[in-house]
Amino acid sequence: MREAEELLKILEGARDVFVLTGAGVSTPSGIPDFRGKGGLYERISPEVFCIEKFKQDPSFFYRQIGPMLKIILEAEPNPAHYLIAELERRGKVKLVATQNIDGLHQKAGSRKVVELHGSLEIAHCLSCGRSFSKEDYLQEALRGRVPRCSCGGVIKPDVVFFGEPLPSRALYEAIKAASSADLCLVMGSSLMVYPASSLPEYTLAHGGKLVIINLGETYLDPLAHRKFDVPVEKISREALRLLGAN
Ligand code: CNA
Repeated sequence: MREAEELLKILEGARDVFVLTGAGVSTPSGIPDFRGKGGLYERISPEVFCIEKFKQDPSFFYRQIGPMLKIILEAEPNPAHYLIAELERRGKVKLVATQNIDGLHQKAGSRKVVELHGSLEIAHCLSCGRSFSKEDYLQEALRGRVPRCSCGGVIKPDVVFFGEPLPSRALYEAIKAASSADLCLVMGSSLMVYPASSLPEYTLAHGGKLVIINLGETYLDPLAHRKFDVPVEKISREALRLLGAN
């Protein structure tokens, strides 16, 4: 695959790479994205992920998302996750900021990861604030039922819903890394969810390059040094092979 060679050549010329990933890096692991072909928005309304709707009717969220949680928990990383982890080991990638909540970057061996939209690892009671680990609340959630605290309050996973702010520490670290990088690599994101979508602009503003690997257009394509409209897993698998790391 010629594209993989080209990608590696661009990476070779960079010394500080900031990676921004979206749901498209995890579709090859069997987790549907939102806006891609066959994505969740073809089946469920974006309202499911709105915080106001969750507060009014948490059962709506858990009924729709219960079956999806099982898929996320059982998913395994794919070549895109492994390539990013390998590039971190080689000192190229300084940080990966992900919009995903599936934990697959960490499973693939990446250490420097910030989760811009939170994760399923921890949850909180919306009434008393008590925190819960995955083991404490996911059994109920997997059955499509609303997990509840002993105080009777609704338990919500620490994932960022539409209408909620991003975790400030994660956003700060991502902005800092994007600003100092000489290359921002976007993988599998439609770049439609703000503010994560604006992170590549920090790299561009400081004179760095932008490379995008995504099936479908993004608003930053015209500013990209190179856009690869190819499946992330294919180009990544080939890149790993060329690096001798597969
Ligand atoms: P999105 O808006 O659904 O965009 C995904 C993009 O990836 C689309 O443009 C797809 O065409 C593209 N894509 C899909 N598969 C591939 C592939 N194999 N190779 C290359 N491109 C591909 O998702 P974003 O992440 O941009 O939007 C942000 C939302 C989605 C965040 O809030 C996430 O939390 C949320 N999300 C996360 C997960 C997860 O954790 N795995 C799953 C579904 C949604």
